[in-house]
Amino acid sequence: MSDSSPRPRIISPDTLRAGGDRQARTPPAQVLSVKWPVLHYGNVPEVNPHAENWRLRIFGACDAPYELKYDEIRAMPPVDVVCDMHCVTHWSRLDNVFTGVPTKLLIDRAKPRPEARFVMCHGENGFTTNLPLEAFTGDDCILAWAWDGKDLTPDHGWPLRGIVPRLYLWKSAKWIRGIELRKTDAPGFWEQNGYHMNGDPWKEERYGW
Ligand SMILES: Nc1nc2c(c(=O)[nH]1)N[C@H]1C(S)=C(S)[C@@H](COP(=O)(O)O)O[C@H]1N2
Ligand SMILES: [Mo]
Repeated sequence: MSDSSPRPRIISPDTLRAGGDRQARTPPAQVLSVKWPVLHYGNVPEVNPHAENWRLRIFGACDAPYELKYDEIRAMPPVDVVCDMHCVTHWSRLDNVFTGVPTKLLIDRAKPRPEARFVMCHGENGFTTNLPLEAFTGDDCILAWAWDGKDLTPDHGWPLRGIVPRLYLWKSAKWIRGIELRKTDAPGFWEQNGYHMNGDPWKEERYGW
C-alpha cells in the first residue's frame, strides 16, 4: 500500500547550514520560538475544499493552465519537507516537518513560458504575495496540508498553504487558491504595504524594494 510506504524526505538546505548548528541556522535579528505563532491579515476564512467551486488554479504565462480539485491534490504522491520558518516579526521556528506536493511539479505541468520569471500566489479573501519563480520552485517548496504529521489547523492555512522555507514566512500564502505565472514582478498584499519583493531572511530583506 502506498499509505505505508515512507514519503520522500527533503531537508531544506538552510536547515543544514553550518552543520545544523541552531545558532548558525538563525538569521540575523531573529529570535528562536518553540511555539508557532499565528499571523495574518483579517479573519480566518472558512474553507470547504470539497465544495463544488473549490479549485487550485495554475494560470498566467504558461501554455497549459489547469485547475485541480482538492481530492486530486491529495491523491498526488506527497513529500515531507524538514525546514525552518522565519517570520519578519523576528521569530524563527526550527525543525518543522510539512507534508504536501512539490510546487515544481505543479508548475512544470502548466508548461511555463520561457518569459515566466515570477509568481503571484493568491489566497482566499484576495490575499496575494509575489516572489521569483526560481525561489518558489526550490526543491524544498511545497503546497502543504500537514505539519508535524497532522492536518494544519485552519488558522495556519488548512486546507492548503504555500511553504517557501528560504524566504520570510509572509511569502508562504495560507489558504492558497491560485498560482499565477508572470513575466513581470508586481507587489502582493504585504509588499504593497512596504514589505520586500524578494524577502531573503539571511539578507534581512524585510522592508523596501
Ligand atoms: N492568505 C494569507 N496568507 C498569509 C498571510 C495572510 O494575511 N493571508 N500572512 C502571511 C504572514 S505575514 C505570515 S508571517 C505567515 C504566518 O503564517 P502562520 O500564521 O502559519 O505562522 O502567513 C503568511 N500568509
Ligand atoms: Mo508576517
